[in-house]
Amino acid sequence: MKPVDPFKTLKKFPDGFVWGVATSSFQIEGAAAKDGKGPSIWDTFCRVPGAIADASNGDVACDHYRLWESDLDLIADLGVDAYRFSVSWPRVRPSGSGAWNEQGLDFYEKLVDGLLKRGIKPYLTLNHWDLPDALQQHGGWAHRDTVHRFVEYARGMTKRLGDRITSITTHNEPWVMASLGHESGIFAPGIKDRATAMQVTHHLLLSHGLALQALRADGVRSKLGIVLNLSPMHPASAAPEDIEKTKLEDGRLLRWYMDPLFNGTYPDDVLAYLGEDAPLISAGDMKAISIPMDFLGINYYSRAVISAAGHWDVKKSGLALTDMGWEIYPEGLTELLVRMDRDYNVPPLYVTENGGAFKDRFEDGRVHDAQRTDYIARHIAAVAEAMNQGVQMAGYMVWSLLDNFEWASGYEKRFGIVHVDYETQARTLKDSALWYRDFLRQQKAARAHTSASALSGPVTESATVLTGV
Ligand code: IFM
Repeated sequence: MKPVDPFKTLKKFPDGFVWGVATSSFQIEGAAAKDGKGPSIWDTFCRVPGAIADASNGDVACDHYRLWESDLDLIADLGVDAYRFSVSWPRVRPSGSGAWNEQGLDFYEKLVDGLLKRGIKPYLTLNHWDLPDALQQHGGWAHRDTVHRFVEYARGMTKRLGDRITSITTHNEPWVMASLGHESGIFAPGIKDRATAMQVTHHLLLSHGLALQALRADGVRSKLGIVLNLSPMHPASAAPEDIEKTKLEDGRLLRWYMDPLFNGTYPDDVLAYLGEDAPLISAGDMKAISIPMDFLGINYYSRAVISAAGHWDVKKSGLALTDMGWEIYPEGLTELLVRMDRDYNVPPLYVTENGGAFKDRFEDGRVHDAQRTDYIARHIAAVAEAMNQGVQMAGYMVWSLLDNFEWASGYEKRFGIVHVDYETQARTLKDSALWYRDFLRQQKAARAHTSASALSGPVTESATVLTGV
């Protein structure tokens, strides 16, 4: 794989390429019990002693439920095309079934209208992990009934908002919900059982497929898809056991989701490895799961290095690390996108999340987060490189708009391009946000230049528009 030089390979991206920023409900909204919202599994999990590094919770978070209007102004000021956000299921249907909560629905209706008023496309995610706790009491995602509750939820939301939403993602990162939530148990709901985790993966995928089927039957016109967290897997050495283990881990993270979604089968090697822990599958499930999608979202942060001996010490590679301890490896994004395109019959791809946690310093009203800017610029260049190699990309979204509740890490890790002072809730654009805004302005100027010259003659090779950090 060629090394990526962000300042040489970045060209004008095509017209229609969608630039965005992303957040999720539990991580920013707060108002955990306000206006009729029910508890989610994350509200409950945060109360488990030792579950969250700084013993925090999502009760207030970024107070976005109250500050949504000024947050939308901030998003508009960045000049993005799209805002990717998620709906809190227990805010709109507190028990996950039964009565809907009008105040919760109103909130998202105002949010969507506020985006449209500002010329920003709403990219809505239905499930970014905050399952109603009431459903967990009945088995949660491990129970097949939850699949049907999710389909009802999807239909209810689109009935209310469907005609105004550009794009609907069913689930964000099913691997995280299944594996971290039900196998290692470090995320909500904190279950540690592999067979349960595998059943959860199947129910998440099935609910995705059945929801798409139902929304299409309802005539919903939004683009429909799912978002996966994926990483290329590299063996720690050329030893056959490292290579073998890498193939299996690739199966567990990537092929376990991509194969059923695109081929209607789970990978044989992973099924054999799981043995009795493999999920129960009913007739018709795989056909439902592999219903064609309008887009696929990929969340990319780093690669994974796999050693048969067990845990790989990331410091060994000598690459710079983010504050999460993840290697900074933009080439992995190009590698991943090219592979998706080569191995599967994928619809247009989005990078729906990409960004880095760094130890930011707030000084004299500024945050000089050069590492984050560099991270984002290099990953955008990696997307450009994938496009140069023929991959059809639809957009790129920075994770995250705001510093926010980083799950089991609490508020200790900051991913935002906008700094949040959790005492005062003041927002400050970090240097990375200013850079992203400038970059988007340059992209728009280049688009305008291209369409003006298209009127008078052939479009020339697009200009390199990214200037140095
Ligand atoms: O904060 C998370 C997000 O909720 C899902 N994708 C990864 C991000 C960073 O860990």
